[in-house]
Amino acid sequence: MNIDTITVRRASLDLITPFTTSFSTQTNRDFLIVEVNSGGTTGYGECGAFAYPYYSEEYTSGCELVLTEHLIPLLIGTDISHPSVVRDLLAPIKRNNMAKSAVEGAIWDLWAKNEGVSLANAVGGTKSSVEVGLSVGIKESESELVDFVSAAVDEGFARIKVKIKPGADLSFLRAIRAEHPEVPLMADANNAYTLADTEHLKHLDELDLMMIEQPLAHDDIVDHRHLQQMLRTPICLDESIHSVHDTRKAIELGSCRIINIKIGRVGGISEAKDIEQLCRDEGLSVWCGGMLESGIGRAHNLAIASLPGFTLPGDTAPSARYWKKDVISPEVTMDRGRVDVPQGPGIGFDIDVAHLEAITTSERTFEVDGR
Ligand code: OSB
Ligand code: MG
Repeated sequence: MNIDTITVRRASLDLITPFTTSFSTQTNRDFLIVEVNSGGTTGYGECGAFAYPYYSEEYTSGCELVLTEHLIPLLIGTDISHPSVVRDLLAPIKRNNMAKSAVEGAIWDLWAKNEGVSLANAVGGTKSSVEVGLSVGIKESESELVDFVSAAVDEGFARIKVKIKPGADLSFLRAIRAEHPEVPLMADANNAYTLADTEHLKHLDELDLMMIEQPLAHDDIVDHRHLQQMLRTPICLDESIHSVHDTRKAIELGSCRIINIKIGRVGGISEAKDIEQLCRDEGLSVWCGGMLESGIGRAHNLAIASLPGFTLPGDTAPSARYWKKDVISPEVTMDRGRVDVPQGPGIGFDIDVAHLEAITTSERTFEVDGR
């Protein structure tokens, strides 16, 4: 499979509901789509980075530069026998995982389309539908949060994840539990706490949570080990895990009992697959996280979530929760807490090219001979 052209497209979509985490409020996604072409077939990948480096060090403009100056030159004109080789081709470039995964994912889609198989099938997925939860941003008051969560429970989500931060945590979670004693519930702190908050965080154990996601620093696995020893609530790591090696070390230390796998954060589908395999071997649960993706990234998430180790509901909620109009057709929809894994070739959704072009703010195409 010869890589003929690669296009980096920058696009912008407004969120239906502003999304507040412990680090920012987002109202819009300013993101990249990478399109890789071989013999007239196009594969699509999405970059999970946001406009600002608040979740991790990567951000849209930086990813655009790394892709155009460093990653694409390593791939353009090459002959790719299988997408699993892309990780090795890009290995000379350190980190920059979200930029890498955007182009790696596009090549997986392209390869699957050429083979006439679904992306889920190409990555080794075994499930035809996956359980899905909703990630709920921080709200102004307990009552506003409970109303929002109640509507999501009525809609049928398989679990509710609530963003928390100091000052918007225990009382908010208790208010949900009072109204919904049985709902599968978890919290995500996006590194808003330190070990000094241990006594406070121990109260989470009263709330029967599935897990607490990334309570401590984004780059830590040692303090998380100490905290996990003090908590009955399982710790799930998100920001701290960038590779299968990070995963192995976190497991060895006992820093978590659950891993949130985001394809972008770990540098692509090949790495995500290796993490899933390791966790399955070691008996850890994994689930598929999200980065408020458009339908293209969402489709990739559904494909890896169909791997057998993804035993917990993921953040792969329906398109209509995020966008007035998604860039894929049909959009991602949910039925009784489950989303079907597409069975068509590649990502299994058509791209709404007219809509994608309408939301494009800039684009640049690279060809084999020059630019
Ligand atoms: O920590 O999982 C996270 C959104 C933005 C940045 C970080 C995170 C999230 C989410 C939303 O939780 C997941 C989604 O709905 O895509
Ligand atoms: Mg998280």
